Amino acid sequence: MRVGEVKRKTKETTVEVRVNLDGSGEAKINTGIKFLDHLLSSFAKHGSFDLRLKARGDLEHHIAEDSMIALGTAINKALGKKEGIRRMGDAFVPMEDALVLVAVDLSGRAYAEVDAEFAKKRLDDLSSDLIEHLLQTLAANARLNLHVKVLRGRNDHHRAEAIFKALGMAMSEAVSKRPRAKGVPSTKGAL
Ligand SMILES: [Mn+2]
Repeated sequence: MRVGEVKRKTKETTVEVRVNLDGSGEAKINTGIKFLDHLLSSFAKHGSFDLRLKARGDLEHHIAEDSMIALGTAINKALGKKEGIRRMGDAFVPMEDALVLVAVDLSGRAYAEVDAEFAKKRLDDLSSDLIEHLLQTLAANARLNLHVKVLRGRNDHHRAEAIFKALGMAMSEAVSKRPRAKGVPSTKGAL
């Protein structure tokens, strides 16, 4: 089992996270931000990751951001040396009117391109401008290359949720084992 655990405490927040990349999609998320819990549960479900995350803190922005710092760090820990994995993964995920493309490369080089805009300022109890920031933060801390493109969609909830479903699907593919591969999937010999 590839498991990563992080406990992170600052003056602003306390976050505990445990991720099992070889899980079955069981999520127990409690950040105090219901829409973020919903998005992270979707990510875990469609990635078949077991994810436990508990966060407390002062401000919505801090709690959401620090949750993603801890989650990204835990994913990076769980990946270890990345031997025998596919490394890249992608997914097109529809959710009614919304259609989203996510592609990832577990390259060890943090880089994110996120093309996602929202009509409303709030997605229930989460500020919509945080979505791009949270994806950037995840990529930086999991040290992955992430591309997110919302291709269409009128409903903000669907657009946001489809992103996290697609992220789960793409990550699930990227972390999966490649039967014929030997060692680390890089001509450099390390990632
Ligand atoms: Mn929903």
